[in-house]
Amino acid sequence: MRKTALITGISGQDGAYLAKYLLKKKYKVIGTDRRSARNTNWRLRYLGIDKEILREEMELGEINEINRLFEKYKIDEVYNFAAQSFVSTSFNSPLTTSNVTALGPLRILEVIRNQKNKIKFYQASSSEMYGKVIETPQNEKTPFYPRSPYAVSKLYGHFMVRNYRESYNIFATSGILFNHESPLRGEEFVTRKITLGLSKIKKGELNYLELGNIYAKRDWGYAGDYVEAIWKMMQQRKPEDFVISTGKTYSIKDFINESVKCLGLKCKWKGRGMKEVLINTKNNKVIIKINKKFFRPAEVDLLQGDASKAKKMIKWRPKINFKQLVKMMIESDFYRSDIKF
Ligand code: F7E
Repeated sequence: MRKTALITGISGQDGAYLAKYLLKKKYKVIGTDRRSARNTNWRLRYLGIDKEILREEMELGEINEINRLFEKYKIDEVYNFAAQSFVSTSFNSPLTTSNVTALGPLRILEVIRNQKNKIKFYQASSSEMYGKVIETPQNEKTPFYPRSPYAVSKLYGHFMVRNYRESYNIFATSGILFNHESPLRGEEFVTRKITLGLSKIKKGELNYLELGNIYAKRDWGYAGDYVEAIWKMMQQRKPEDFVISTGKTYSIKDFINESVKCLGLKCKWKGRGMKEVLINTKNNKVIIKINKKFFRPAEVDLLQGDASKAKKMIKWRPKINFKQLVKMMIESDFYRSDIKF
């Protein structure tokens, strides 16, 4: 029997990669977006699957819209990627963030609870929930310390999933995913901002790039690897939560240095703090500056995940490492012109 999956946030990076993965497994894929994201089709086009998905409009703020979809289709699995997912934006819009990112999954869970048929639910939890980390590396048992309205909202969703699982016997699972990137990552996130910005600089289309805290460290994996883990989590006999990460951590500065190397630029760092700059030694031009505007009111300094449980229970491990990831993103941004925004 062909399964039907509902993916919320279909036009985002993870929505697109998971849709491709599920289509290969012969799923019928329904993809939803909020109204204002309807024109963001480039990722699905890039993966060549834009015509294979049933697109629907659904605001996570409106339970009636969620209900309507569950009445229209017989859904087997729900993957909830829809969220206000920009950490920095969440400091300026905590209420909108909470309404979508925290209450959104709750609304879907409520609709599922009232359905007669069994529907599985996946929630995109986030390593941001660890925030000011209590221990390193972080695993499923590490206590949380969220540092932004985004992270607090994700934590609400995370515990709500656990509650629905334990109280209503619903197959509900959370993947605590550490940062995952790809050529399809939005330009607002630091990795893509760097690979796109430096590619433009190399091509002479941009003079310099401005960044915030380049000393924060992240555990960066490849989004294409992570959607496989997500699907595997949903095929378990019993629902459980899993950390999905590479186990390695690098600073933003490391990411810049690796990108520069991939582009064949010769550069050197000069100065300290707000005055630190990256100089292209070929022409002595400053190509990276620090700007206060990109610092956050509260920073998450270090994330490093321990995905041993996923390795053991769902036999998942990442295939792409840090260097391969940077190379993939640089090659895509420097050489390709088919990604249109
Ligand atoms: O920031 C620093 C910034 O915005 C990474 C989301 O997918 O992953 C993502 O959240 C780091 C932070 O991702 C700039 O301060 C420096 O320390 O790429 P990011 P994020 O906040 O880690 C998690 C797992 C999610 O769940 C989120 O939805 O980079 N940083 N300079 C900068 N960050 C940005 N965006 N822009 C800068 O100019």
